[in-house]
Amino acid sequence: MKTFYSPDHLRHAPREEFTAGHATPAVEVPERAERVRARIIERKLGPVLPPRAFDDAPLLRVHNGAFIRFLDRAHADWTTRYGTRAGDAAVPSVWPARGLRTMRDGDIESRLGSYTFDTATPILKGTWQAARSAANVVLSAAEAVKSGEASAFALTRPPGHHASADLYGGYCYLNNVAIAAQWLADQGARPAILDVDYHHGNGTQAIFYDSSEVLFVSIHADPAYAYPHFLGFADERGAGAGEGANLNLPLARKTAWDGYADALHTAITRVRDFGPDVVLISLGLDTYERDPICRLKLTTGDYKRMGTMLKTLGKPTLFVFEGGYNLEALAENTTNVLEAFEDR
Ligand code: SP5
Ligand code: ZN
Repeated sequence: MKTFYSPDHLRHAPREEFTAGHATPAVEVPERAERVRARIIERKLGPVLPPRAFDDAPLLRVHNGAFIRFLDRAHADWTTRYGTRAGDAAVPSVWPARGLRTMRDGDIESRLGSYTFDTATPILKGTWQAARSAANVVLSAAEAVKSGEASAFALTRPPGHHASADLYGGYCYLNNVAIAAQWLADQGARPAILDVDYHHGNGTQAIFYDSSEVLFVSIHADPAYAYPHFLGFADERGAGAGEGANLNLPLARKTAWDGYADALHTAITRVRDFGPDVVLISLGLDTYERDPICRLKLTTGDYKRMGTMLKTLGKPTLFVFEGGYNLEALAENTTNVLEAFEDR
């Protein structure tokens, strides 16, 4: 299996995030992708290739143009406003909640508050370059699958599935998997997205909610107790033409492989019924039993079982890297899915 990777992700290196009322050390760090890349080479999964540069058109099929211009300029505007006394990370402190007015072209505080939904997703000096390169990575991997590869792995960082058309958050800025799925649909394909990250892919769901062209299925910790808290419930089934093309399978706390496998079986059945000709997997490894921020109970061996089950779909498959924060186990868990899928 070919892996696509860009060292530009190193430019996005958060040191801390603001969650649970205080600053905690960041978990979405460069070492994540570096460890996975090293393990792919060690286990000889296949070549690790640089992306080619795509223009902005495929991004604009998914994201709002003003949102993209905002992301590109946000850190410079923050620095102009605050100099260095606010530190290197642009993070808002106020939001246009109910009754307040969204201000997409106001000053940097109003734009930050209007374009993000949490405090855990800092914009640093190199964030835009990293996120923009991740889009090239996922599009290059999509192109490989489109050209006949049975599978490819987009080692994207920062991750993407929490970002919607005009909202970033959950460590995500551009929605990598959605950009690839829309690009494939625009080439005439019929894509299905299966999101196995611990967290609901609220951004991906929102982007395709009205669409019957792209199926979205997600297995995740129940938002009744888990981030992103405000989307990902079982009664969200799509709208308009997209009615029925969205399936959420929320899991109870501490679900282990048996319960997980039931949900994965349901998800695979729904994907098969949709009749896709390409499958995109939002591959988060934060379902792991010793993930530092999550509460499911999959073991390192279970990721092989996951890869084996995904293979039964028998479709060209694009794996897109999302979350997973246990640095000791992340690379092994990731390559277990990919190797089992390849039946090695
Ligand atoms: C891509 C992805 O996996 N994004 C996840 C974003 C989750 N962000 C907030 C999680 C808050 C968890 N709070 C745990 C407190 C630990 N001290
Ligand atoms: Zn996650």
